[in-house]
Parts: sequence; C-alpha cells; structure tokens
Amino acid sequence: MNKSFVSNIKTHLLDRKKIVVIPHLSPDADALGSCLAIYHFFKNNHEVDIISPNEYSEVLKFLPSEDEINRFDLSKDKCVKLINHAEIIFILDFNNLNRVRKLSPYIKESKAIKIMIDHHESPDDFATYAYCVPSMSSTCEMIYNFLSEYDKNLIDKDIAECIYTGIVADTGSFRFPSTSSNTLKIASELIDLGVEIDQIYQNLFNNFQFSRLKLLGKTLENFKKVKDLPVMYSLLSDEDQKTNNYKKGDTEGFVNFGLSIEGILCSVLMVEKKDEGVVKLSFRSKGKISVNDFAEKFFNGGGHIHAAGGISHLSLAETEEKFLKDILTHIKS
Ligand SMILES: [Mn+2]
Repeated sequence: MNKSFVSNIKTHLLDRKKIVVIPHLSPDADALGSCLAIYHFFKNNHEVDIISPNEYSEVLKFLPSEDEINRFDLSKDKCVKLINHAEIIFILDFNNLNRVRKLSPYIKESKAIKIMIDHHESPDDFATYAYCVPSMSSTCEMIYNFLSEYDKNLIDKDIAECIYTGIVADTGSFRFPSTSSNTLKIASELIDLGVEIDQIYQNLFNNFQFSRLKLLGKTLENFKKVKDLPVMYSLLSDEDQKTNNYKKGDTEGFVNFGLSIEGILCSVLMVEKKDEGVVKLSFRSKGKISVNDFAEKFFNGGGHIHAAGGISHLSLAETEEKFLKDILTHIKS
C-alpha cells in the first residue's frame, strides 16, 4: 500500500468527523467485516455509521456490533440524511456504484471525501483516495494493512475478529490461490490479538438451518455437466427455494461443489429470483479459465478472475440455454 494513502487520509481525520461506511449490495462476510473493522477503529474519535444497501445473511449477525448497521431499504430517510451530512465515506469491497444500486445517486452527489478500499478488477475512478489491489485475498486483508499503518496499537480483539472473519470467508478458509504468505502472517497476528479461530469457524460454517442442508441437496442433485467442456452447472428454481425455506445467503458457497469434480475447471449456479424478475448467476473457475470477463460480457456482471457474479433478465430455462451457448464461445476463444 502506498504510504501517502494513509498519511493523506490522516490529515482529514485530525478533528472529529462524520464518517459513513458502505459495503456492496447483499454484503458478505468480507464486506461486513471490513465495515465493522473501520467502525470499531474510528468510533471513539469520530461519528461512524454503517449503511448496508439491503439485507444480509443471518449467519453474519455474530460480528461484533452488527446491530449498529443501518439498512437503506428499511430506513431510507435516516440513511439519506447520514450520507448528506457525511464528511468522509468509506466504500468497502466494491469499486463500481452499480454494486449499491439505489444508494448510488446519493454517493455520487455527496461532497464527502470518498475512500475506496477494494480487491475487485477494474475500479471506477470516483473515489478521492483509492487502495485497490485485485490480487489481494480480501478487502479485510487490505483493511488490516490500512489500519496497521494508521495505528497498529488501536487494533483490538473486536477489530481482529471482523478482519479474520472476512479473510476466512473470502479465501475459502485459506485455500484459494489469492491466499499469500502475507495473508497468513496477518491471520497469525489476529490470533495473537485474541481471535478464537474455532469460534469464528463455528459461527460462520456450522450455524445454518436444516432447510439450508436440504437446499444444498437440491442444488447438488440439479448439477449437470456441459458436454465436451470442463464445466458443471446447477439451477435452483424459485419453487426449490420456497420448498426449502430459502433465506438470504443460504446459497453462498454452493457453486464451489462443481469444482470438486475431477477435471472440472468451471462451475456455475443459476438462482431464479421471481420477485425481482431475474436469475442470479455465480461463477467459479480455476486455472486458465477466467469468469469475470465472461460474466461481464454475457451476464451484466463481473468480479474476480476465478469468482464472479452476473444477472439475467430471461427466464430460468432461457438463461440456461443462453449460458450453454455463451460458455462454448467463451472457452473456445
Ligand atoms: Mn471481498
């Protein structure tokens, strides 16, 4: 990280400021961990408010001070006021205003200093200060770099827990290639700060409802292999979700199961969202197959080389058909 990034930001925080912290839509553990780490770090000397664009998985409610998070979809007036009065806005784990949908115009119009910390490809350039490195394992790893450069002594156990949770989630428990020796050094320092890794593991991975296990079963049953290509995909209809009492975040990680099959380099999950009139797609890959460009070109999305998301406005069956055609083009090119 550029040292002037931190020193520049410090000059704005010499006196008490109104800070707003914003994660992407349907924030995951990395996004919320980042926001809450910033919240805990600055809350004693500044007025800090977190605004999530919408809901997130129940599973993440164990994060320290999660109940402080404001929801734009539930308390719009309050959130708009907070953004309008903000002097500093942190943009965390996203780099494009499309990722916050209805919040986007308020951020765009705000005169606040905007600080972007993110690890996705191709950042937009609306931020005043940006720390964007796509090779980083997680935004939480970057938050650790930022805060330890800012004042390492202020990183306490709560902050360490938030950061550790985001790193574990985004690295698939330190398995993905983005896990560097530095990621592990940071994890070790977080343990020294008191993080109980088994507790975080239990909270993050062993805290689901039985209905989610049934939904996983349905997803696995629906997996198909694309003929002549190293690609697997599965579909979840609206009905599959209703039958299995779907809750936000339940399908997180399901797509990875396709990659557990010998020789498979790409896995895709298509989830029908009838109330929004869309199908949401998750893409995972390994080796030479990239999915961020595929998601961007064919499904209005993006992300990382080996993990991306997209959206389709077609029906589930039409989306499947389009995907089978597009993936052939993508892999052959
Ligand atoms: Mn992330």
